[in-house]
Amino acid sequence: MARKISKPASDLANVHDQQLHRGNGGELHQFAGDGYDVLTTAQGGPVDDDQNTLRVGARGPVIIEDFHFREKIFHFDHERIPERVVHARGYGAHGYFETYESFAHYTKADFLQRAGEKTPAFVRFSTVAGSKGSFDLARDVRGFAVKIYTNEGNWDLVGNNIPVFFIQDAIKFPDIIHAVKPEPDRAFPQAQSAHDNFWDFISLTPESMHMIMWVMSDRAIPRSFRFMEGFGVHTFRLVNAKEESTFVKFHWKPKLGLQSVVWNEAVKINGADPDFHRRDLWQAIQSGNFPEWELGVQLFDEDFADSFDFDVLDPTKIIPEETLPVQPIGRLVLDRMPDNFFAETEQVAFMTQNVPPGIGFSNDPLLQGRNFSYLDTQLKRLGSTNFTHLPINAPKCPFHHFQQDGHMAMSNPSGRVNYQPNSWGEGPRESPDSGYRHFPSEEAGQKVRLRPESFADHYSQARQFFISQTPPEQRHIAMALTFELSKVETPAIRERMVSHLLNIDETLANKVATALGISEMPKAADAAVQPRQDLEPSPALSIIENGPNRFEGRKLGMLVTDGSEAALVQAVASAIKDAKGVVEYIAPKVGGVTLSDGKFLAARQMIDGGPSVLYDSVALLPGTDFVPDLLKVATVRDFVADAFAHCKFIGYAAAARPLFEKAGVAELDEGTIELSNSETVDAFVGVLGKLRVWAREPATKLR
Ligand code: HDD
Repeated sequence: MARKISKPASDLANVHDQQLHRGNGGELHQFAGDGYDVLTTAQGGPVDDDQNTLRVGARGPVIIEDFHFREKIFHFDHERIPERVVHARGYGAHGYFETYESFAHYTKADFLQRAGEKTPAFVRFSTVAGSKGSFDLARDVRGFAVKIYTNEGNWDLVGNNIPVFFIQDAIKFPDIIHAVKPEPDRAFPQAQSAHDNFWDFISLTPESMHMIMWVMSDRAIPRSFRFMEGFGVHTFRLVNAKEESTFVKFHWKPKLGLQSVVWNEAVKINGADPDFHRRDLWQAIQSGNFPEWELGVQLFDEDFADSFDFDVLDPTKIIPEETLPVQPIGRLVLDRMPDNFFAETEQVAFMTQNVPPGIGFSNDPLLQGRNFSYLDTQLKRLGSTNFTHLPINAPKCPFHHFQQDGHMAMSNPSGRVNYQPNSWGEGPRESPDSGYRHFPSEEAGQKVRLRPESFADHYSQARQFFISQTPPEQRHIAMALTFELSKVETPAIRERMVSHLLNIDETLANKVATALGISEMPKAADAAVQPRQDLEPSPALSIIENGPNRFEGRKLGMLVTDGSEAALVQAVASAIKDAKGVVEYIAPKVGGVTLSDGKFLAARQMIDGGPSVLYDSVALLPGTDFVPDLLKVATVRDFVADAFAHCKFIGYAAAARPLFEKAGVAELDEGTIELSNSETVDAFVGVLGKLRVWAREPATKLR
């Protein structure tokens, strides 16, 4: 069907002629006559030539009459919109929310009344600090913003993968964000908190300490969006048909369990695949492995709130799950990628104030401030009050209002009536019965700028988080703090941070101080509330305690060459498939390899492009004759050395043993498993659900 207009390269005169007329270097061109749509201008006018501007003679000046060129460049020049001031880098997907059972006892929200009801949803995951083009594996909070298109308007639960926040009052938001973003005089570092401004602000803001424990933990370097929790953070309200109110905290729990990477891996993934998280979500959804989360609620009343150790309005505090269990009420499934990233993921506008009847707010001062900020920012970003006309933002239920005109108004009512009351018998009317009613809580007091005393304990829950972690996770927190503070150039800031750590955990403070080379321990920071409460550990706070115990949804990288043992390759591949994992083949050439049985195996990556950091586990199954060649290659050495240092399970064929030696792995351990037959393959794949051999880690680190 396609018509080739390029001429043989040897026919120089013809090529020249063609370049004059079509300006192409000899590449293929297809025309509308070949069955394609006619290319038009934005006005719908057909275009005859999209390769050359209109000019006076072949070598003369371009003329302004060229309306097609003018329109094309005009539009291109205006393609960008401002990126989000925070959470600029994000990735979204469509799906649905399914209600498990009627939740009418607690809320009148219509979409939660009937078991099995499915409501369309859109989710955008994000990092906070980096620009739109930054890398995915920054050490950062992840945004977890969910829009549920209910039949009573959109509900936006604009959460994070961490259940607490840095600050208690929205008035401090510009400060914390300025501090973490690139410093204004030098415009670096990008997408990193490891710099003086951030730690200066934090070390002067004790209320951040609980959040700091979370962001220095593995939570801030998730392996995949699919393997992280989400939290609504604030206390919200549910209101039922009898106008009874219950407080609620929202949780999203991933079906595939929690998983993070290690920091050295994160740094290398950012180089090898800056789109690691995007690609992961894309590949999962495109291959039909739809990620899923349960929506859980912690429900409580005023009495609980009054008796709880902390103020439920304080967004720097959690209610431990062991104190108040999380009850699942529905599930969220992501099953479709957007057709167009800009139209949907970039233009989606989340707003905390989008709530249907039956869901309301508490007086959390951070939430109240957010309810102002999110509407405001959409105008800046999307350029018009009519951003709700964009399909991704428009409700999917009927809507009728008298808001009109403005830039780019796209859904415009017809008729005379654009106000009410009116006597024309037309147009929508308010509904006292079904309309949104704000919960009539009793409020009284003086106008003051005052933080409640009940918000003043900044260290007890920070400690609780720390002592709830397993030893490897505690080690990672110490290493993360050390790394971040090692990038801080001002010694006084480093010491000020250590003085806070002393109030959280002395061993942690000592470790970090020693690792930073602080010779004289500072004194502990003054704490507003003393003594710190000694809270019980909460196992629900550990990622490792809540790991998947299965390899489902994870990826094994298999290193193969010509001559790889076909039976072994197939045995590993089929065992991984049975475990609902994915195998990616890495070969000397991306063209693939010929296995020992003469069969061809296509590769996904060549060795230089597929480092082991991209995989949850690796198998080294090279053909014996190829091993001497592999030993010469630095990236093969890194492949093995990194997989070992990052505590991954490594399956290997006997022929691969010299690769360990070359990678500096002197002693193999229980996480390196020789594969020779189906039993050893089953044993290997059987342990992969543990994901890491943490016992190996201390030996791979500087003490
Ligand atoms: Fe925010 C975006 C989450 C506090 C002001 N925020 C934004 C997004 C998420 C969060 C996930 C990205 C939404 C998307 O994908 O488009 N923000 C949070 C959480 C917070 C929080 C969990 C604390 C519990 N935010 C917060 C405060 C303010 C803002 C205190 C301002 C007073 N946030 C914004 C914003 C953004 C935003 C400036 C930028 C882009 C946007 O809203 O649409 O309005």
